[in-house]
Amino acid sequence: MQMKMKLVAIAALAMAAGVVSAQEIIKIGHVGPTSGGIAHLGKDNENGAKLAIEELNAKGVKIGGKVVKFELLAEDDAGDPKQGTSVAQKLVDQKVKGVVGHLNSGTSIPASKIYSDAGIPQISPSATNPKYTRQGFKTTFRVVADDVHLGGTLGRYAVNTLKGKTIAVIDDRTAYGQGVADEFKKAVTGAKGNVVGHEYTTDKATDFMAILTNLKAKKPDVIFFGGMDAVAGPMLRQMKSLGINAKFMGGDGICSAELAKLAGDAMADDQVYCAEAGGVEGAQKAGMEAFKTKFKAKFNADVQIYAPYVYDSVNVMVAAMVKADSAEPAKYLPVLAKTVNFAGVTGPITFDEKGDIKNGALTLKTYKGGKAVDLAVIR
Ligand code: ABU
Repeated sequence: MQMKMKLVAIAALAMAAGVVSAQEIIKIGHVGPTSGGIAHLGKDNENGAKLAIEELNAKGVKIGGKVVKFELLAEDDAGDPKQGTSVAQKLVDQKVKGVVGHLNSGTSIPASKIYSDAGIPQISPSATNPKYTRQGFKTTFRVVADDVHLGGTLGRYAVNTLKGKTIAVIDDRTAYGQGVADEFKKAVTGAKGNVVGHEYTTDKATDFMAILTNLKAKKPDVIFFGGMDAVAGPMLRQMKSLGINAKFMGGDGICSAELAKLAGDAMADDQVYCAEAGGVEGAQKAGMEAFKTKFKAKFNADVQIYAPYVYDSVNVMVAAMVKADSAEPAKYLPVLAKTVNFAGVTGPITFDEKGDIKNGALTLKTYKGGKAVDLAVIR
């Protein structure tokens, strides 16, 4: 014990004398809901960030002529806008050089003002409400497609491919759920489809019998849900108990591995359609599959939805630091904004003038035998 204390004292003296220098630590923040109903998605995101940071540290990244060490400061916002701004301020106070997150639109949007005021780059791997990147902030980036793309594509698909004649909508009144449901409705109407009803719930609700009974009377052949998998699963169970056999659609928020477990035997093959807000094709598929295998080996868990997008967000941020040869936000932010064709596991990343991914893709999926199956990648 005494020997250990002596060694620590010698190291401290050597550092103070400038004989050896302490390794520079670069703090990167990550925020997602690691508690609450969608904690499984928050943990999926956080693990994507952990994996990226561990690999970067193992590889040894040089910035300013020295190998630096990245430290992940992971925070839980519980999907709650107030907690989101509180942890955003905490990360700013802890002097993070960049933030990956938050997971939800309802937390990413208010937090983005805090990061913008502090000049800290923020990349969301999953918040799809268009407003997030339309506030005029230079610090705000997103590596997935937005709700205009998601809701629009799914709305046209409901009418043109699923041949829905009577389409009903439910949304959870969150920034994401409401936004994607409104875009879906616009697209249905634009494709000359018929929206027969719109009901509302919350992101914490568990009982949908009243709203489903209202919709049942309208005989919907398709029900679109704007919200997350934790609500969609029990909703599917209650649809089955009411004898509603409609197709069930949703955006990226329901498009998880967990949905099948949450719905249990209430989800028939080819009943559920959803769209992930990104996608890879051709030769890029191998990179995504390799990521999924690596992730499973490390965390003993399947990727839910966004882990690869988080992984890419960390890596594209660090690539900008390396190119700028600085982790100072003022120096690497302009480089990050000019990112062109960064080779991510989720495909190439180029940011447009708003910080959105250019030419973002969607992957349309259905579920068969309790597993999500890709139908098409749509741009
Ligand atoms: N994009 C779905 C889940 C996250 C969000 O936008 O709230």
